[in-house]
Amino acid sequence: MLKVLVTGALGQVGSELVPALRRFYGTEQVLATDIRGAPAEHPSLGGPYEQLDCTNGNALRELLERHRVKVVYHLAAILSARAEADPQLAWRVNMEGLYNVLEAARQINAQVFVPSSIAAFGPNTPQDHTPQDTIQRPNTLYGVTKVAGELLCDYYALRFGLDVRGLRYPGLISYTAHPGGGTTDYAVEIFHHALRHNQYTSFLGPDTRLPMMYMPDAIRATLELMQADPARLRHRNAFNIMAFSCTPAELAAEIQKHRPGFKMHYAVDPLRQAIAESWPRTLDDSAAREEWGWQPHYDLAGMTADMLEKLAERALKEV
Ligand code: VAH
Repeated sequence: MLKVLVTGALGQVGSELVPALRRFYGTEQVLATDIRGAPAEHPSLGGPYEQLDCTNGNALRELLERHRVKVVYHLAAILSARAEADPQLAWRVNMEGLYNVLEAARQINAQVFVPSSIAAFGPNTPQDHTPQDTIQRPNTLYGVTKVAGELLCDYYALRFGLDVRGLRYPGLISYTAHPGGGTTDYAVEIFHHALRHNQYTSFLGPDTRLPMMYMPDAIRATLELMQADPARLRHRNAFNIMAFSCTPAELAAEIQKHRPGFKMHYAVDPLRQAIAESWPRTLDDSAAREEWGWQPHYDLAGMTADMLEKLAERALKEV
């Protein structure tokens, strides 16, 4: 019986979450979906895959019912910078898609994971050691959908008893899939450019500090939260989680420890710089640590070493 459905399976998180879920539940138990057709070599193609537009509520509900889905990981979203370019599309995908998932899950009593983001905070939120419970007035459309999404998820948990949980992902760094349309994407692009060109031009300024996390930590946090004892959870949507924070200059210096000739340049994109400066610099993740035992495994040095090693290995295979 198919148990798990993932939306947005071709995205940066989905590309690693689907294989992790298949290792945990078994390949045939995890249905990967995305609005796009799947490229043959994509990691989410190692098992069941169907095209799904999560803004189509009937199609989504039919898929959940047909496969008797018991857990939904709803990753489909338009990220921060792309949402500023097309706020109407981002609202439809991020809010109508979420509403459809919560309504369908309510009707079949499925458990749901919905990622939030540090983007759920705004410029008048305390930006250092940002509390779990604090003011949330983001000034980006993406951030508005993240705050609204958190509130809608907590409403479904309270009003309908839906077991929906979420994490406020920091900037995520991974080597499996490129991110798309995000403000933290520089921290992924820099590695590919370091290996190909030994230089990178950052669209964020050198001292722009943001919370970041290596994808293996984010995937483990996601699975650990979803398996946590619900009786211990005083929060649900969504938990602050923190691994490390860095600036583009600090990340470049860490790369230079491995590639001394690496050169970093800057051409600041005003839109993404303004978005980044509205976000926290570091987070208080004590609630996640106390309520379900969150602990990061990768710091800036560990992430950098592993990213460079894994990308170099992949480059050798592609030769
Ligand atoms: C973005 N990577 O840049 C996403 C994320 C915290 C940032 O939400 O939009």
